[in-house]
Amino acid sequence: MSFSATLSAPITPTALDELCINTLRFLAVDMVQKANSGHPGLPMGSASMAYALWDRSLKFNPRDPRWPDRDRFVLSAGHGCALQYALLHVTGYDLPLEELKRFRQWGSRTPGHPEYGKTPGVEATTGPLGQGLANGVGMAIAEVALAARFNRRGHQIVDHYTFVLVSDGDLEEGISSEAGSDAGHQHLGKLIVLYADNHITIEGSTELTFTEDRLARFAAFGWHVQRVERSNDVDAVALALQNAREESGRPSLIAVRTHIGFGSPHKQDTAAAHGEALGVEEVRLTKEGMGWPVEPAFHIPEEALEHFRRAVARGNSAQTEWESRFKAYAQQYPDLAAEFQRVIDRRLPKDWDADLPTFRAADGPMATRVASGKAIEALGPRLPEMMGGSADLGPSTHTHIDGAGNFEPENWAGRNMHFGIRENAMGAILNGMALHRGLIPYGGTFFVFTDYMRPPMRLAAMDALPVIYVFTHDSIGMGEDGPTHQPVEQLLGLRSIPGMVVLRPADANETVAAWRLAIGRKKGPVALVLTRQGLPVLGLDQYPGIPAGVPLGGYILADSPAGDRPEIIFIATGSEVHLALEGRDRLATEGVQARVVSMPSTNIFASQPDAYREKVLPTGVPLLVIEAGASLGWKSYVGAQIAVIGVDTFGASAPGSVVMQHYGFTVENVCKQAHTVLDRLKEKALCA
Ligand SMILES: Cc1ncc(C[n+]2csc(CCOP(=O)(O)OP(=O)(O)O)c2C)c(N)n1
Repeated sequence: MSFSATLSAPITPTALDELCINTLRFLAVDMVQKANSGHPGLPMGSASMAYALWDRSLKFNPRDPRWPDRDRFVLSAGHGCALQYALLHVTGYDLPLEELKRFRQWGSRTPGHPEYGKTPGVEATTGPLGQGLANGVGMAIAEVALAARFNRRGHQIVDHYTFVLVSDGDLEEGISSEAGSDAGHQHLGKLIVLYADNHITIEGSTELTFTEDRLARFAAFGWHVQRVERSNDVDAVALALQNAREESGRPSLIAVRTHIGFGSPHKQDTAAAHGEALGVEEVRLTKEGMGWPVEPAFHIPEEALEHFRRAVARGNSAQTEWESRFKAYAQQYPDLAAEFQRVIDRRLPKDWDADLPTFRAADGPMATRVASGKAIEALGPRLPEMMGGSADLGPSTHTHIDGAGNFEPENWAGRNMHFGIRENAMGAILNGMALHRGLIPYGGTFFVFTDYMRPPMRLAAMDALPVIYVFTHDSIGMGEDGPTHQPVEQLLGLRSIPGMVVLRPADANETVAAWRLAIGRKKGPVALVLTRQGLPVLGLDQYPGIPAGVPLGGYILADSPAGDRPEIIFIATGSEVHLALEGRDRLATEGVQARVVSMPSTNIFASQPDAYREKVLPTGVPLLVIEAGASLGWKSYVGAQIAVIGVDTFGASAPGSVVMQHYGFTVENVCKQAHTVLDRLKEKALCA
């Protein structure tokens, strides 16, 4: 076992360090107290190690939070976000003190857990424990992959670290083992994880549940591990960080013995420091005990602020230095430099989608997973930023890019990833890669196993990340493996995630159109849902509407044979579209006029203008939906007599009653919606 060091030098924070650390602690305490909601414990206990990182190690520029070569910092223990907001404010990010005072309130930039895109400097949405750690693995993968692609001798233009702060909960979650194992295997030496080892979770001591030797566990994964016995020993934490940086062949875990609720006379080292404000009296006692003025709240001593704000000059000079190195690189390698800028901006190269494969009826039967593989084959060489793979199902998911090599420690330039049988981590790693920027990440598995990766998929949607999923074996039609492998409720489940585009193409040509849409979608994830079984190919000669129809989500694939208003409309997706076409033809022989609407994406179709939807599905024409999946979601098409007050976007951080009100759960809205339904029915009655 390779415990490299146990660091327990004498505690020597300078008075200034201590002032700065207490500034962070009490900003967090006051934020939680003012909101009367949140977690004060972790910020109080982890302020010193976070300070050591931000003051001594982290490369960041508060004035340009998106500078490509900054170090990444992910607070995986997102419940402790008051600490991160405090750090962002004092170091000079665009996060005014006013925002700290509006912690957890409607519309603030300081939501209840960190949300990517809402707060400058927040690199990932975190809160579901364990996800942030795996995001960090994805970011570290992106760093080495881009370094392998773009760096040249003497030109290290991609050269940064990824830091993650985790808590017990992060390491208890199974995803930490999935991601930890992968990171160790991949030798991600620039991934450094600080562990707030405070022995406490919500129900009490970790003795209740979590007694394995965490460092031994990560050492077994191939990590470099260290322990710091006293978190307030800023120098010891800084030294451990330095050791971790110097260890280039292994990711690092630094367990720091922290004390939840540090300084609180009644709550330190207890689960009571969790999930609620300390209380006015306890705040007073804590401040008095630590020599901090009780009033005013949100006090920031001038010396502390001045010290923290040096981060601005430090960041500016780090960025300027990088920019001048980038300039020299651009002079020597102008094409590479332009390419680097292109992928970081997620711009697509000219003509990336010209002449994508098309298929003729004679090419069938062809499974859509096979067609997807052919699309990847065509896109892979044109889009060197495409990088992905499968959770050990590559031969089935057809996710391999021929000739692109394996991503492995000996070849970080390889673009074919082997995630192992680790769906949850795969999803979160893809998120980390997308958050890093510079890559178009994709990952595949059997559709039924999306159940194992819903948490990161939900976060991908929340963060509007351009991640592409390749899910095969998409229905009971996959056959012999039986019900454990036959998805039923997964389509409905994924469609219900706000912002998740689910595409279930009907044949090879729809599959290519789906890939075109997926690559072109710069914000938000796309799930491609594909068959195992062969399907007829809908030749573009007979069905020329496919390329333009797929991006609309649903379209008339085959109209009523007589060209009249149809008597019935079949809405079908994926493999069932062929059944619908056959049904339409059979009905025609019986004198019934049926239209077939192929609807590869209900979400996209739902977002089309009313006029288009009315054209495709005219009011009053009966509908028959044919889809080998749960029927529940289709009930929303039942017509004018129904309205729903529901939630179809993500929620927001604010007191619950305020959130409910903003989302329309008010008696006024109930009455308004009721009138809308009644008026609609009256109108119909008048028209009839
Ligand atoms: C996946 C997931 N499950 C449950 C929770 C609810 N939760 C928030 S914090 C926490 C435990 C906190 O303990 P720990 O991780 O040790 O953090 P600390 O005590 O250091 O604040 C739990 C269970 C969560 N955020 N994510």
